[in-house]
Amino acid sequence: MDHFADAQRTDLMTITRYVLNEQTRYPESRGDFTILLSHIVLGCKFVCSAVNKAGLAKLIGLAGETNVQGEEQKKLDVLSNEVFVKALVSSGRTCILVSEEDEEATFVDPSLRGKYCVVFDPLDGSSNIDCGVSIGTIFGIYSIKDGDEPKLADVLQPGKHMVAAGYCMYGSSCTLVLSTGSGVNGFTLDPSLGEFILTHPDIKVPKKGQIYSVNEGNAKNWDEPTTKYVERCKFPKDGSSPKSLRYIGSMVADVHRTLLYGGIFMYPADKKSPNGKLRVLYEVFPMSFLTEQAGGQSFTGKKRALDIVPNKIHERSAIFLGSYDDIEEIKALYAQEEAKA
Ligand code: AHM
Ligand code: MG
Repeated sequence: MDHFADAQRTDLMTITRYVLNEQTRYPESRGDFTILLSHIVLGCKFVCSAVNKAGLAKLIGLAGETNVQGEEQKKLDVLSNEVFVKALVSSGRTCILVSEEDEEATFVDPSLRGKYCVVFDPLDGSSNIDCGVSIGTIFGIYSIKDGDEPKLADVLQPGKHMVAAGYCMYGSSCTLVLSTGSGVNGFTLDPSLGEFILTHPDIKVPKKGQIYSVNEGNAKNWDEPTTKYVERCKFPKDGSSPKSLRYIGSMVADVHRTLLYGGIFMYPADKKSPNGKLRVLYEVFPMSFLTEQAGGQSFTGKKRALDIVPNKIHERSAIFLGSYDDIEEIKALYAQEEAKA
């Protein structure tokens, strides 16, 4: 991107400008959210730079620790977690942090407390780090009432109560996708400016898609609705052409493609993992929030994903998200199954 080709390009919509503009819609706002977001953006830039240097800096490889889910932790996961915790605490606008990498929630010291709770997966898709495939950071933001004492219950709220959600994808470009509850916008990092520029305004997921995205290696353990749905993707009965299969294994990249091209992304429950794999607070909720804001739907197999009331901070749920019509189809299959029972 050569924004300097035209000197007038200083009118570009950077993410800072975008958030400041949004702020003017709330005259009572003191700019706390803008400050919080600028700290998240700094964290994303830092992790992006570390990811890009990973091979050179010998940051990849196991850190010799396991995280709370018993998975191997890579050095970049550890680093990214530290980056975001520091960025969020130092914003002075957060009170509770929930990270995939930390077993317990972090309660911010009262001297640095603000009203926002941030739930995040600092580096999702870590099995893809060593082979240079896209990975990303996912975050969701709740707000507590000014002056209230923060409690764990503040982060165990349904996803529909989030005030904002987003992800940053570290791929062939670094893209930050954000919703503050009025649509979805995508910003691409211009490395020469060090600024995220609005490149994907008002993202809308196509009403129907031509792609399905799932780990088919788990097929032998799927339930009937998922099995039937995938069968229909491959052998449509209505004479339409079969859908294409795309599965990266990095939720951020798979959801990003789904938002832009349409289709369905799923991580269903199965006999081995009755609650699926993905975590409610910092994977299912933020991605469902973005999908709904982009005009799509997100479903757990039982209900709207954003209606889940989590009991534990690292809870998991099955998830089907994407194009409105595609999700209607899987909902109908689950409804049929329930009617049989
Ligand atoms: P992680 O948080 O340990 O990186 O796991 C989450 C990732 C998601 O990005 C992705 O959708 C999923 O795990 C892929 O799982 P699988 O390898 O079972 O298909
Ligand atoms: Mg993850």
